[in-house]
Amino acid sequence: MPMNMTWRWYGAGNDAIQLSDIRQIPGVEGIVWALHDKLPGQVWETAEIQAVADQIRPYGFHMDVVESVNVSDDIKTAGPLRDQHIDAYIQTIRNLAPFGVKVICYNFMPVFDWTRTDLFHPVGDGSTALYYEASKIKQDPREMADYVMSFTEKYHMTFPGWEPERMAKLDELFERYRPVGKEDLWENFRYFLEAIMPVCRETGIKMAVHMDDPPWDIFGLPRLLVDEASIGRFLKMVDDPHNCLTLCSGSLNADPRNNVADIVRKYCDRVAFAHIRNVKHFPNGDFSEASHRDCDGDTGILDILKAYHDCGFQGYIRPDHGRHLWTEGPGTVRPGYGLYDRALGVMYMLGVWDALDKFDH
Ligand code: DNO
Repeated sequence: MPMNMTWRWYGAGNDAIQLSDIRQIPGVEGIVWALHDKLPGQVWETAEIQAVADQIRPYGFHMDVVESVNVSDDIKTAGPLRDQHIDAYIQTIRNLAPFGVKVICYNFMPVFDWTRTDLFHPVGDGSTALYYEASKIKQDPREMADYVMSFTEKYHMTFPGWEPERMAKLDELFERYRPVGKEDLWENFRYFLEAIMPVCRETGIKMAVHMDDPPWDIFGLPRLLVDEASIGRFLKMVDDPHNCLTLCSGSLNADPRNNVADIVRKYCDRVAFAHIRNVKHFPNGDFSEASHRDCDGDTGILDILKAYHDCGFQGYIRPDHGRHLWTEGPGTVRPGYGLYDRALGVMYMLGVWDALDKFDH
């Protein structure tokens, strides 16, 4: 059985891309979906899940992968609502299982999910891409948060992990994380995973943590899943086949010291979900996201795909962020999640995979 190609879709009325468009991209088997109006800590109700299933299934797609069921700040900081939110998470897992969900992608990053300073940075060929300007991240997080949130205001577009309700209380959030050092965060992570592993075993659902993006501490906030050693620590900490990875090539390789193909070879049996994204580095520590083609970035996309192929990877995979091409720009596209470059990414990955299947024995 080959890998299972998927596509992240934000839902009817929340994504300019239609399921009928996605259907025309060769090789896409499943939709990676979520209930995007849910706040961390809330239960995903069966009727709400059913409504999405009713949209996705008529197109013949599976809905095996959910990205994301977000983990609340109370769980991450061991706050007063931690156990209540864990109970809600467990109930959500139970509610997802009857729909055939196999993998939940989530993250354990403090305050911010992915962090970029420019969402539409010129690549040089007329397209734009997400960009990280290292010098901007040293200062006050408010500037960066306001910049990202301005897109929410202008275009009525919310980003997962950047809930306006949470961002409105940014100072308070930073206060809550202040006493939480790196080791405390590891401990809170372990507590969460140990609490939910029994329901994962019962339902067969794999929890697949996303790598921290970028993979280093930002604004004084600790980040955990940053390299091969920390991934090893994580897998050992809760050594259960349901405790898995969303191995995001672009997040990890934002630090050029991370050799993602080596990491794939080492932990392949625990990769439930592969995100393929290419990153181009600049000498001053800035980086830009790039097309999926190997030579357009520094991530080693060919080596990574070869590593998955050698390991007999049968998990779920998706093109991650793409550039914004042609008519795509602010207001018409979700940053990183346009139609065209991700579709090209699907074809590039399948092209490499088909060639490996055929010629690499
Ligand atoms: C970036 C995504 C991440 C991912 C979350 C999972 O575009 O890969 O934001 O969805 O970290 O919780």
